[in-house]
Amino acid sequence: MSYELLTVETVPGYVAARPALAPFGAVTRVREVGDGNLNLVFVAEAEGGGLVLKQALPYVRVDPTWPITPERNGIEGRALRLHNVVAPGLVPELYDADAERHVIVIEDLSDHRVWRGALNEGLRHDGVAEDLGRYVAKVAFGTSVFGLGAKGHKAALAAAANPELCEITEDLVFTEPYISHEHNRILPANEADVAAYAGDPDVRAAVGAAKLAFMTHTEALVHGDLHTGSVLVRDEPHSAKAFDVEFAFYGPVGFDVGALWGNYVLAAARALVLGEDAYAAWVLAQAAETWQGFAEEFAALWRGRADPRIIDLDHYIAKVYADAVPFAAAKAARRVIGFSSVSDIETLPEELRVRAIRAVLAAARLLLTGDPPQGEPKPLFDRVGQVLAE
Ligand code: SR1
Ligand code: MG
Repeated sequence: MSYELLTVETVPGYVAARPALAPFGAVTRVREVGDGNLNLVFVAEAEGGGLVLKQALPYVRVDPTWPITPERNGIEGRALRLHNVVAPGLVPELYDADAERHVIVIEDLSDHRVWRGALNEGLRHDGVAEDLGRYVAKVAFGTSVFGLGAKGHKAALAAAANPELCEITEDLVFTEPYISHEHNRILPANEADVAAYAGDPDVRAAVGAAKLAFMTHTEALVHGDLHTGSVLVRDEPHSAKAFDVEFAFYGPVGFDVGALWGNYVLAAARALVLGEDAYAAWVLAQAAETWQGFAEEFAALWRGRADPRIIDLDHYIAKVYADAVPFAAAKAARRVIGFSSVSDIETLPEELRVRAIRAVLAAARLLLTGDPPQGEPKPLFDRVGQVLAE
């Protein structure tokens, strides 16, 4: 390895040697907290406040035989810096970026918790879903041709390429769940469900079209992995922040909306098999909250700033919505078939897990092949709730 990995013991010296971190003073305590698929993460308490250090490993943390570029850390730092400009307060602040050791240092948000865990416990953080819609809208506008102009958009696009992490998504979300692959983990009782879903020609055609959109619609510097485990929430005072932007790339805005929607489907499936019907309804209602936050914020940014001569706001919003529906399906289905399951499903007893997975695949099939109501998420996710409950 050509760079030194941080440890709990070396973090204080590392922080002391970084000029950008001088205002924080000496580090007094360090904890390693990384539990994601890819990185080392440390929380450092310093005299001047808390810091989070995120260092990219040159391989997948949960599978060291799988190499992955540590350059993703610099890509994340640059995306986070831009997201702080266009969506301040909705992402962690960036304090430092070290291209040699592949470390970014960000705001300590230890008074927040990961939203997925809160959803698994049946907690209602009202307003978070709408905040996330506003975050997607601010990024969608501010990093796109609408906010940057034609030449600015092209320059930003050229500077933000993230081919290796995009390839992971292309494989893990859009390909592997639909073929026989060693990454797939399928319970025997779900084999027929997966075969019926992944073998359906209409499902395959819709997922193929979504994959092509993911690969070619270079609209904005989207988050790229906006699942509920990439969101931090706090009640008092209310706060929601999207983090972990290492998958950021110039892609379709509907991919971020769909990622949230797909993860609401997973959370609702969990609630329903646990008999928590009212909570499942609340979770699915968050899809409309996210959409409302997105559509209102995007329209507000659009007014007076976008070129009105040819591009139509309603047409673009409808495009984002139409993209988000199949992306939601693909993002939910990959978590119950392929690499990287989620705790919503994994922490259920096996009998309930089988039912939840079957329900998620039925919902994904509806989203991909049904005739969903256009442009309005409430009736769509009401139908998703019915299908999940069948
Ligand atoms: C090898 S990376 C596996 C997954 O972790 C991230 O959270 C992304 O969702 C990626 O697909
Ligand atoms: Mg992540």
